[in-house]
Amino acid sequence: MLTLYTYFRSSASFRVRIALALKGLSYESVPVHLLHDGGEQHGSDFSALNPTELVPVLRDDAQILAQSLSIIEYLDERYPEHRLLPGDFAGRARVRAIAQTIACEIHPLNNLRVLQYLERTLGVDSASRQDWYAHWLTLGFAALERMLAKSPETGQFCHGDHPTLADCCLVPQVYNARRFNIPMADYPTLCRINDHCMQLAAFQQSSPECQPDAT
Ligand SMILES: N[C@@H](CCC(=O)N[C@@H](CS)C(=O)NCC(=O)O)C(=O)O
Repeated sequence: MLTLYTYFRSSASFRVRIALALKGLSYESVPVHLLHDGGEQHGSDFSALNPTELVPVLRDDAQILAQSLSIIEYLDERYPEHRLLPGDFAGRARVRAIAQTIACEIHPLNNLRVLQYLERTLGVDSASRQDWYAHWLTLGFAALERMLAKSPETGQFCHGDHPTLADCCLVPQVYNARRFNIPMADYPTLCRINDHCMQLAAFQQSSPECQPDAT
């Protein structure tokens, strides 16, 4: 029995929802509201489950897993149907590099708690907060666009013609960029791959607006 602790707008949760859907795995959703009551992720119940106080968390029977990339790799090994990592080691390294460019270089700088710290502790105004978001996002997307546009290994998806871990990371980050009104014209390859992914039911049903906790 799989249980996902998730928040509809969380891009890290969105990654895992896509992976679960691509693998055809059903799961129970437990919403963790990141804003209500000062953030339910900071409550004692959730903090005991994941001391980093971040979603997502996946429970697979007695196994409790944190960190979206680690969770997706676990799912890929535990439930090997519909592989999300290529069979060759060079391919796996490329897919992980794309995924980590998003998950390690862009996302952590623009996470809720970072934006809250800028505003609440450092007194940054909302225009400067938006500049911060746009700066790190465009720096990362520009690099990603160059990585993907020039590579013969890029196909309909980030790596070839099947969705991988890299696409699980790309689509939520593009969704987030659009939510923050970032112009996307300079990233035609990212937009093309995102649009292709969004034709698949697994990506559509994992979107924030399709989640039971969407408000
Ligand atoms: N590296 C973590 C990042 C998890 C993360 O940052 N989750 C965000 C939502 S996307 C969160 O829970 N934020 C709560 C907060 O900032 O207080 C992962 O990939 O799972």
